Amino acid sequence: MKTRAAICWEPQKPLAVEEIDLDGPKAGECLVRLAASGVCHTDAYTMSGRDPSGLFPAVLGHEGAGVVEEIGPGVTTLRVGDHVIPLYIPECRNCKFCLSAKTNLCGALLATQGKGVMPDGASRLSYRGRMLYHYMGTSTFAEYTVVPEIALAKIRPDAPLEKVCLLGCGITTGVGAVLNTAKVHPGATVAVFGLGGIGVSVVQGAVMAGAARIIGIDTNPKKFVLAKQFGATDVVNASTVSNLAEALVEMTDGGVDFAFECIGNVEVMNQALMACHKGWGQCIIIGVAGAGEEIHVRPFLLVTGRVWRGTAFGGTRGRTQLPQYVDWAMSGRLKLDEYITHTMPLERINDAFDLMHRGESIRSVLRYSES
Ligand code: NAD
Ligand code: AHE
Ligand code: ZN
Repeated sequence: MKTRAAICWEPQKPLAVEEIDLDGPKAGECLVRLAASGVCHTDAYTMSGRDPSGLFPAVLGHEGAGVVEEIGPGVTTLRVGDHVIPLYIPECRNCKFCLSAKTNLCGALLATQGKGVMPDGASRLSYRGRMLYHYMGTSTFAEYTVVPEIALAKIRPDAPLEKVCLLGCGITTGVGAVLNTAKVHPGATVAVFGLGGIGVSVVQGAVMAGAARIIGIDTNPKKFVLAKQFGATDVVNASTVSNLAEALVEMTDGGVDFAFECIGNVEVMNQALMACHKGWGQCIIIGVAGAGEEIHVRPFLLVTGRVWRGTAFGGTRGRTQLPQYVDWAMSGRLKLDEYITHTMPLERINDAFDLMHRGESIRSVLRYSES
């Protein structure tokens, strides 16, 4: 079939919205009509050429929601008409990772997803005969996409797809990092470095966990308004502080219980560890760093009880946990509307990246059709 999609032909070039060819679902796959997709900084990161795993040309996007239009042979858990959120981390419930109950990092699609293809080793996407790579197994910057059944979370049909698409990455990542990965405890002191879509979601999760003090840090003071609305108790403009870690240690009587890096800046990752309290402070890395970049601190900081950890998709098992996140959003327990600073059609996708780079958006949502 034909569908409209935004093609990333090469790094550092605007996306090109074109009519592309999409092959139908093969065994274990579903065709999904996407209603909307959020635009995450990770899409911009891959477009920048800093992603060591970036493949081009590709159809990017990984924060979508839509409706199953067709199922391939052997699909048993989804039907035509089901509302779904594509998952860049699948959940097969059968691999070593899933069965361990220790991680959300399902291994079922490891061999192919990072290579930009479906489980049979081929792409379903092409433009005038030229193969296009899938991105993160989801490719949501398109009106239709093909996704393996194990990478689709079925959600309730009354949830607005143009909003709950944000649960496909940003909100779930930040809230999940707090609840699943860090397990922030009531009364905790939390520092959040970077107050974009992920950072404010960490703030939202920290409020849910009962944190007593939530310190939001950004270089862009415009981001403080929403962070405070979400529940940040203090804000710090990183551009105006000469030694951020020292300032935070001083503000918190020895350091924070939990520090979350939501930027993808390795220098800030170091600062975030240094801002943690001796003996127990945990630094959670969420931001993704560019090819060749590394983190390094004095080992003494770890010897004396600080911990560095990382989290992907907030440690969330998508098929099992996303329906609950959707319920929380529908009951008002989880804020959704506040994230959506801009909406636009697919044709204006490059505006979404401009807004992100100018620091003007939290989330832009591309709306493909009325849901
Ligand atoms: P965003 O662009 O919306 O927000 C980033 C924020 O960081 C902005 O507010 C910016 O002003 C701020 N910032 C930039 N440099 C700073 C500095 N030196 N000090 C303080 N603040 C600074 O991005 P986002 O969509 O919220 O994503 C944040 C990061 O998380 C990205 O690296 C993204 O790739 C990553 N991410 C990771 C996961 C995961 O599963 N681990 C999931 C989603 C996003
Ligand atoms: N491709 C990069 C790593 C990028 C990365 O860490 N991606 C996160 C999701 S970010 C969503 O906005 C992730 O979940 N990774 C797990 C995985 O298996 O890809 C690199 O360094 O190669
Ligand atoms: Zn993302």
